[in-house]
Amino acid sequence: MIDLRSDTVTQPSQAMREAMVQAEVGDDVYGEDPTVNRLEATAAQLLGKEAGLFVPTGVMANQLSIKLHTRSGDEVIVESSSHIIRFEGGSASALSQVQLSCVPGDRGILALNPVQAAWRSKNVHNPCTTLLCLEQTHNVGGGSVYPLKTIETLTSWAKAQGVACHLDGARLFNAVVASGISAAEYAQYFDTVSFCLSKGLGAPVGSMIVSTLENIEKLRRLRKMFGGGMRQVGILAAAGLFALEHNISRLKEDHEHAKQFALQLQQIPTVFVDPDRVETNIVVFEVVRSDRSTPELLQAFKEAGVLLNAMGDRVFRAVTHLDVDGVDIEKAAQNLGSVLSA
Ligand code: TLP
Repeated sequence: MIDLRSDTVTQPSQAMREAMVQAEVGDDVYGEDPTVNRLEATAAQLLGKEAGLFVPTGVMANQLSIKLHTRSGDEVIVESSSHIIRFEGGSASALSQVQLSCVPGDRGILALNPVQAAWRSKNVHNPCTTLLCLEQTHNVGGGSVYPLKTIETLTSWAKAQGVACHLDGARLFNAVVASGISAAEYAQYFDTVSFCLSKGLGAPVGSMIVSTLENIEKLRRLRKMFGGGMRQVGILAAAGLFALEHNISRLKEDHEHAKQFALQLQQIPTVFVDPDRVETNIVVFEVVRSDRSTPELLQAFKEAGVLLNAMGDRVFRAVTHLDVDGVDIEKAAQNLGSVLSA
């Protein structure tokens, strides 16, 4: 089975598992896990921030950040197809009692004018807009990379209105590798930045938040409140450190595989895909002129040995990662071609 559902499906390598076995551990709620402390310091340094916090998931990283920057009743500007609105179980409203103002972007990338229009002026009728969240790379946008200039424009405008800025950088390092712009250059525009260790970087679990020391202390307290205070978790932090040390530059291969996959899919007459839009490790494509439904197509792909996720009506997402190579990609595209020509 060639699993292209997500880059979350990767298995920890043997070398990563060995690093986990060797990890020195302590009780992290007491701040005594040396491996977690090392991971938090490494993440902060890599992103040019004062401090870091290890959290179990990307959702928790986003939700703690939303909690930090808002008060109940506030409004948060997000892109209409962002992970925060689409895939986090309604947690922003449930856990922080905020409402989300959804602004459509171009493949997930927001422009300044509609964001300005979504901002609420200070008036007793209006909710207070206190946070702007961007996503790098944009998942539903097809792994699109936020241009640095756009980030600068959006965040400098937001800051001038007193609006805090959070980056859901679940796949920030894919953007770093694709653009050649460092993580710190991207991070400098945001009050908080999260990124995932458990996607393309290949760790089995874990995400990071980086920010000022003051914010991280508040987030540490919130993490405890949300039930994310972990104990001898250096065993997992060791996988994260290994991922940061070994698995960043190889993301380039995933990007090449995604491009290769899109180019092969383009040869299938009933597939619409634009390989020029494949910037990182995500390929979004549409099956046109098919009388099979989305679930029927997913099942047929599965029977042909390829696992994908659906993003909409006959719109599918394939994500490349460190457990698939060029041969797998070629085979996956051929198998999809056979299914669609049958
Ligand atoms: N994304 C998952 C699914 O939840 C859709 C995937 O397979 O792509 N931000 C972004 C941009 C994400 O893509 C994800 C996971 C998260 C946050 C949440 O990370 P986890 O799954 O660790 O909570």
